[in-house]
Amino acid sequence: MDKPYVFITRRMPKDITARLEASCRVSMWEYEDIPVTPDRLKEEIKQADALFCNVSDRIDTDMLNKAEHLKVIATMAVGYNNIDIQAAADKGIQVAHTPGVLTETTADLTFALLMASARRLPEGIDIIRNNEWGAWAPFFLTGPDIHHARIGIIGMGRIGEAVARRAAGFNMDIVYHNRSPKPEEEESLGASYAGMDELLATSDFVCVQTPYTKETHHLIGRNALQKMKKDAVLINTSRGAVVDETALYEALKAGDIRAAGLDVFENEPIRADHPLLTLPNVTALPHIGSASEDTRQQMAEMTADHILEALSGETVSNKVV
Ligand code: 8YV
Repeated sequence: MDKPYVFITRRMPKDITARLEASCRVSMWEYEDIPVTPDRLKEEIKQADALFCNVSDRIDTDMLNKAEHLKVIATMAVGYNNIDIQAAADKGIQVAHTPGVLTETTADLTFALLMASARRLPEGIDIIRNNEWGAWAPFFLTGPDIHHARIGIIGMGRIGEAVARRAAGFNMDIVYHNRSPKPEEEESLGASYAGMDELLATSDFVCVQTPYTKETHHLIGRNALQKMKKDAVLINTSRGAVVDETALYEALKAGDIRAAGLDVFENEPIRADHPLLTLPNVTALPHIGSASEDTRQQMAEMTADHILEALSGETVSNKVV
């Protein structure tokens, strides 16, 4: 019997392909830093038994209609808004993702962004690199304190909870908003549940940690931004489209909020002429929330293992519901 065919949408290191090659025929897109073209993906998905993909591959109904043998879509990410889950389920295709392994790493980066935005690290770095450092000055590059400030976490899932743990270490006052209250977090971290309006109106740092769904599309739009404190900082390490970037640009420009730290954007990759990048109070990163060496390795291994599970007839261990 022919070995099952696996297509990987980005170039992966040898140890990852080897994990699959023992029992599968594997081919992959040649590049690590260029997304697979939709045409190639369509051609591959037609024959593939398994797909190893990532956040930048759009797997919609149209794409899934091409699949003739596909049993599993394994994405190297916790977020799966790029995949039409219902269409996959209708075709009996399992979808697996990588929760858990990236929680702490993404929370680390969330905190790094929070600190960089508050204490204006990118501006300081630019000043030195551009040879513009005049002298020590009493109120030069001052920002808000982080310790004892109020952090409002929108979405108290795994990553939100890990951000809250870090905030507790900084003696921050923690409030959160979630579909349902989490009494365990309230007790262990001293966090308190807040309605969305209260969270927005009282937080010094608003951290967006919610998955992207129809309901969270532009959750942080003009209305929400108007409710925030004028000196509040917005941090987003979830998905770009949870924030309305046009409204954010206007709010930052008008001084309705102080600053924003963003690891994700509505249309990635953004380019240097993106309006948000013209503002000094925006700290922007290229979607690297989970990008530590160990975490990305674990995510890749886990993704390969999901494929092996599905191809041997099992239910994948991290099935997207
Ligand atoms: C990100 C991600 O790095 O797994 C995902 O879905 O996008 C993460 O790996 C993070 O959420 C963005 O900062």
